[in-house]
Amino acid sequence: MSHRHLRVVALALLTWPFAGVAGPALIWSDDFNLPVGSAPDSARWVHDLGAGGWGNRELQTYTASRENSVIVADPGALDGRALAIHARRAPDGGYTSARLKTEGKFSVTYGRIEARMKLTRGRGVWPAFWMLGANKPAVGWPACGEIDIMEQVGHEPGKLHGTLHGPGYSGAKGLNGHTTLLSGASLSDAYHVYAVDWSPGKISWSLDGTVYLTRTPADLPAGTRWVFDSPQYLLLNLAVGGHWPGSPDATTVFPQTLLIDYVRVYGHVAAPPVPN
Ligand SMILES: [Ca+2]
Repeated sequence: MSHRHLRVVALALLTWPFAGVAGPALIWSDDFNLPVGSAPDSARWVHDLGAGGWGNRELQTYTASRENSVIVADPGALDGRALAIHARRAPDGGYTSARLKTEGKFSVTYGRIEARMKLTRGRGVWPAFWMLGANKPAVGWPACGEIDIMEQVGHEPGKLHGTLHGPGYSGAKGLNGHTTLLSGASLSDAYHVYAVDWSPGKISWSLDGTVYLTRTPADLPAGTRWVFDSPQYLLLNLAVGGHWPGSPDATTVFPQTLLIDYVRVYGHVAAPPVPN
């Protein structure tokens, strides 16, 4: 190994939050490179289905149709294929879209969770890449904790939001931060890498490797607790309307598409036993 390589490895270890253990290792991923026209891999993803507003007065009905979630060819994807989530306006004036989750298939505690995605543009559309505590059925929301890695509301197409929700700091009281592309660029213009680095007592959000927000228990409102030390599962969705973005208007073009080139999770794996 050259000195240059040694230095790269040393830097990687210094920036990895689990001093003294081996890592980082890729522990879960989806490159969304099944044949064009395929459904999302059912070994990894489960569809959330239906309407009802999803707690935010959202307008869409989530389906498992290829109209709303499908592997597509995309020259902008590193491997030429991506998952497209299409939000469509239905003939009756309603909307259909898709929401995928790894609940029951995969969850993670601590690590780097990242996705390479191309977002949307238009009033009333709301893509998200986020996580929920796997203990949600037992303790409910927001006690389960929610880590929003990427949210965008389409009328602010260059603005990226990261948020933590927990008991006493949920909804509009979530711990939020944001960053904005320069020069009026839109997050729909090109792929970017959206990530959190999650370690005990610290979560940092980054866009293309540049951290724009860090939260620790010291940021919590008085009397509330940090609920980010247990497994969370992943979600990807494209909502239409709702409390935050408001409804689409006459300027909003449909279909709107969220493209996901990959999702990758780097976690800690135990160091191999030392040989005698
Ligand atoms: Ca891909």
